[in-house]
Amino acid sequence: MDHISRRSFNGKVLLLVHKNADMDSMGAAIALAELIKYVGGVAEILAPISVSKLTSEFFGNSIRDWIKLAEQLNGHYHLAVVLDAGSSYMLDRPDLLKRASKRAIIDHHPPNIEFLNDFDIRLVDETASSTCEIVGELYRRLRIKPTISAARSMMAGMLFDSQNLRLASCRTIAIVSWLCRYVSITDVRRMLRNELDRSERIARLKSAKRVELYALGDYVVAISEVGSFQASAARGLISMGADVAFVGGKGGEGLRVSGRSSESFYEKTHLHLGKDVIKPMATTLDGHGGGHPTAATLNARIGWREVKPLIINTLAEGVGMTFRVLV
Ligand SMILES: [Mn+2]
Repeated sequence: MDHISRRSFNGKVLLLVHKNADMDSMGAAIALAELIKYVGGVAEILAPISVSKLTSEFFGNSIRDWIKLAEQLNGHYHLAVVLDAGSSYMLDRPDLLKRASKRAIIDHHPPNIEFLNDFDIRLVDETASSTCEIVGELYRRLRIKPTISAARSMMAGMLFDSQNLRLASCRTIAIVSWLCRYVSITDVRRMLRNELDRSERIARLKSAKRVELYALGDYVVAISEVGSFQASAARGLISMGADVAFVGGKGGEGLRVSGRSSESFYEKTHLHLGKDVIKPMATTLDGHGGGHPTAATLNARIGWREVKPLIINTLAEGVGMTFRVLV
């Protein structure tokens, strides 16, 4: 971060969030757009093709001025910044990176080295709770006071990605505490309160009804299938007591599989769902995927029936244990 100055952002800057933009990606984009404006630059955020429901409710119309459709973007950019995306596959329009003289990436996903090579400025830190945390550090490093909107956006992204600070490090807490000078954490938490839709609750309940259980040593693995909300369903199975949960179903390009594991499973086994399970599966299946230690997603053109044994085998191999069906 030492090589970055206010001047790095003084110019016409294009900001790219990831597909199905979430609180962290969008929060980081808004906060960075405000920073760019503060240092005298001009920021434009490419309108994401889809935005998570919580994110669109949180921001509403307040951010309309920053968002531009691809056809409204013209000319050349001084800088293009990718936020919260570790591969070009996660972007709606990776081709737009070519329109900028310089490229920057700000992210907390495990880095894809090949993708990183395309960037002149890399603020990539796997140990950060969120991309918003890194943008917060950037503000502090450049000694810039955030606007209320920037502070609220960063705090929302940090609370969201850290599961309401459950995954927070001391550094996360320090930055949240700095943001507390500008916004109320209670207000931001209230804005983030997310009552689940009826359809999402039904998907979670159906996944519980259809669950198949496996024992992996002493660990319990839950595998299920639902037509939508696979990630939410997998989280639901973990909260019911599974150590690892995989839920498959229809996704954007065929099959989507969401995997989740408990924090204690990761602490004890060091099995990284993104790197050790989903990544090798994506390679085998010629699909796409990756993620974090305890949360990862796979997309592939293949049937769920064929993927299920692969999940179980990859998990068993990863922890070096045999599995058996639990009845
Ligand atoms: Mn994130």
